[in-house]
Amino acid sequence: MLRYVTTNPGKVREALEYLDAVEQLDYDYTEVQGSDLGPIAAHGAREAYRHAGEPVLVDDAGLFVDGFEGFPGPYSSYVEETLGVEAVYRLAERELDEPRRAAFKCTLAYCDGEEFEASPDPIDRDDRTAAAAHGAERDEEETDLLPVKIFEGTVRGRIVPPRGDGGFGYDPIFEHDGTTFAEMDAAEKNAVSHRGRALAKFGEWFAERK
Ligand code: ITT
Ligand code: NA
Repeated sequence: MLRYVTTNPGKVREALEYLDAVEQLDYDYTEVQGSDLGPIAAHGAREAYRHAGEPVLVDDAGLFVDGFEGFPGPYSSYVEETLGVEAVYRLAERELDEPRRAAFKCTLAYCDGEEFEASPDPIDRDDRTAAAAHGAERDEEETDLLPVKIFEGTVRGRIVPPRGDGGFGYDPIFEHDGTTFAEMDAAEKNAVSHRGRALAKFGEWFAERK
């Protein structure tokens, strides 16, 4: 059974729309410091696999505000807990001119203890390049490091005053095509979101692997 490694039930709800045979593993892996989600997720996947002994998928995400050079980015979770989502909106409103562009990014990292076969599939090639950029392939040469496969998704939008009751985290202040993510249901959000895009890539690849 594939385990979706997260402490966040909102992520699980969205993942269940893509993956039927998946179960949440409520495991708080060590989040290494860095400016990129890839190494954080890759490190987390190895740690979670060693902990669970079953195939794991780690989901590391964040909100990257253009005018703040990507802040809060990999610190999104910490900033939500400390400042809060509304404060991020107020900061953007005070400091930045409209349209206050931002992106949500999601990095999924899969580990099942096995090697991955090379594939001519273009999606796969992109992910290999991404993995290499994140040091996942370099890490494989070190004997104690398990292979990890990376899938990424990004969606662009803008920071707006909070609207909507759905979703979680920064969804109320992130508007895409005139609608905030908190105004969408899980299926609508998945159809355009960072997580939906990453999950779609993963789902396609995982169906072949099984
Ligand atoms: P896990 O690490 O246990 O998975 P987390 O909520 O801490 O749970 P992250 O480390 O990926 O997740 O932190 C991402 C932060 O960005 C966190 O504050 C989330 O609420 C927020 N976030 C992630 N995905 C989001 C989404 O789709 N919509 C809104 N906010 C999101
Ligand atoms: Na986290």
